[in-house]
Amino acid sequence: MDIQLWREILDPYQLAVDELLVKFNHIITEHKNAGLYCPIEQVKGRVKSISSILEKLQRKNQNINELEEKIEDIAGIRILCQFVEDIDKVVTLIRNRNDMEIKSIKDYIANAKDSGYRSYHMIVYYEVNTIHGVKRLQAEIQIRTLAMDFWATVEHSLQYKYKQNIPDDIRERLSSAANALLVLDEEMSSVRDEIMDAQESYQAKETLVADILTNIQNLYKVANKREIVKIQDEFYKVYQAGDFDELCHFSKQLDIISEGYRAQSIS
Ligand code: 0O2
Repeated sequence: MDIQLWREILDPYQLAVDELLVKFNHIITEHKNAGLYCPIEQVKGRVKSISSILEKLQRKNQNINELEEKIEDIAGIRILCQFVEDIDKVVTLIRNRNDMEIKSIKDYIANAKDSGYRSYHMIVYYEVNTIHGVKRLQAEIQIRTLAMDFWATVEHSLQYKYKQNIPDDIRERLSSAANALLVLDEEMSSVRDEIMDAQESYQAKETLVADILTNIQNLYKVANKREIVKIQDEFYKVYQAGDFDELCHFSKQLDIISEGYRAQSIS
């Protein structure tokens, strides 16, 4: 197949990956802005390389003319979560969307591979708009914890080095590392509520402080210097005291002051 044709085939998949990255990253932003814990920690994406597509076609004994149908992961998205419990939450988020349709699922968490590989895979149909019209294509979404991803990344590079023949002793070590990471995921799950609380409080404080600073910056345009200095000093005092309720109270007072100036400027 000539190179130009590959580009024509792969371009819509690149568009799909780009769009899906924006959409999943936006889920993170929405949670942050709402001061909520987000089940998605990080999103990555890639279009499968031509050599990897050719290698997979050969391994699966498939015809190149059927590659878009047979190779389901030309567009690949990987969603990383902090906790195993978050994976179900991400799956629900995806199920509830109307811009992708689930074709199939492989749950390598409930049924880990013999190698120790754990991950939740979804193949979805997704539509992109190109200059040639609408194209419905397949994308693979892999959802896993940071620990699962660490293992898979290391094992993947060894597979690359040894092809299908990873030496037995390394295979055994990988298998015991996979068991250790399973225990790690379980341990982290046992303190999940505690960690989520801490992260939500941190996020809420960050958002509140950002709002306060924006408010103070806007006051610079309308209030007199002496009043701004007073407000700033008060802010530093409340901030250093470290009491979240006090900070909320200060923010509300600041809203009232800002509203007063806004009303004045309208009348
Ligand atoms: P790459 O280089 O990551 O793109 P099959 O179920 O055999 O018909 P397929 O498509 O291999 O077909 O399905 P599967 O098993 O769900 O694997 C899809 C992808 O999951 C793989 O893509 C890997 O990315 C990942 N994966 C599956 N098994 C393992 C494993 O044992 N170790 C690691 N590290 N990753 C795995 P590719 O195309 O094989 O590879």
